[in-house]
Amino acid sequence: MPFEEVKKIWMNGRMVDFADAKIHIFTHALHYGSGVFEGIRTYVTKTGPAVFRLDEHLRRMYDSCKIYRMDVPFTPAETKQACLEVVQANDFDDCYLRPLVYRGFHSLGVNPVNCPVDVMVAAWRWGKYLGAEALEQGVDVRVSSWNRMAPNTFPALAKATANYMNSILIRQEAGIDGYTEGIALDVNGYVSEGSGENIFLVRDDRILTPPLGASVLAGITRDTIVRLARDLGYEVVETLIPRELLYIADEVFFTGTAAEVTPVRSIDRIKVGAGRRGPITERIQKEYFAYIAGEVPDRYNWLTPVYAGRAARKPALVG
Ligand code: PPE
Repeated sequence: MPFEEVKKIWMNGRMVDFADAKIHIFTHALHYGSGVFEGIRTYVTKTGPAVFRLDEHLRRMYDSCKIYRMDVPFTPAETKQACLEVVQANDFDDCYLRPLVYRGFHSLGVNPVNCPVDVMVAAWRWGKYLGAEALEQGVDVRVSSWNRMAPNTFPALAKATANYMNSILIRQEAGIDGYTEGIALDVNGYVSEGSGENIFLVRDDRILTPPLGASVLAGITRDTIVRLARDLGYEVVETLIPRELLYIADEVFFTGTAAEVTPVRSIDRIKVGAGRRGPITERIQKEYFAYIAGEVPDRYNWLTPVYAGRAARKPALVG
């Protein structure tokens, strides 16, 4: 599906129209992948739209910048405000937010030090990442022939645009071979993650997920699920996962901002458990959806209202 036009995009402190949200072809990030970004969801709650774990996403973005020695010309508070204003300016309730920090236009050549650090925040409506049926039916996936990057090549904890060339290899290969998604192993052969999701396994009522050292992104949803699952009384263990454990797991599911909690029903054409969403996955999914919809008390302060203090009514569009 082609991109559906949105009204406003925030670029370096200014709200610009969709048609004017352009950059120069010599932008450093376009040539060398020198950008970092976030993906954040805004959900409809009873008290108005709220951004899920906005502070944690922005913290990760500033961490990514630190790893790549990028000095962001806006404070986290300013970027946070920009995120809220983009949702407001587009009159969105339920949407996906995409802040991006990138090396801009000055000169080409690998060394980016003279290139400005530019910031933009966009929002759009994004439906179900792995298909509408996926949340209930589960998805069919393969183990990718591509590995996740080695730890001393691309830092996995930085959500850098360049990392997504690896994700593209994984995702494209899966699609061409008739799978919805791929699971990448790390360079040591242990389970790492999907092209855009963290992964969890259930075996004998214990929930397992690869540790940060297995070249995974420190997913915000991953952290959310670890906490919610523990609150439900499940044992959650971060541990190295050999590939074959995928095939004999009772349940497997993906987590991510875009993918939310998506069950995996087969891996390499081998049924996972009964070949459909398992009971623990379903329970955790329910808990997650109840939390993001504000149907349970926000005990961790994870929801930031888009219209603080004016929850019941959307203000008129300004500018
Ligand atoms: N691993 C990868 C490689 C990844 O890209 C994501 C998010 C995750 C794990 C889960 O992280 P979190 O969203 O913090 O729980 N992928 C984002 C981008 C997807 C895209 O296609 O673009 C997302 O889910 O927003």
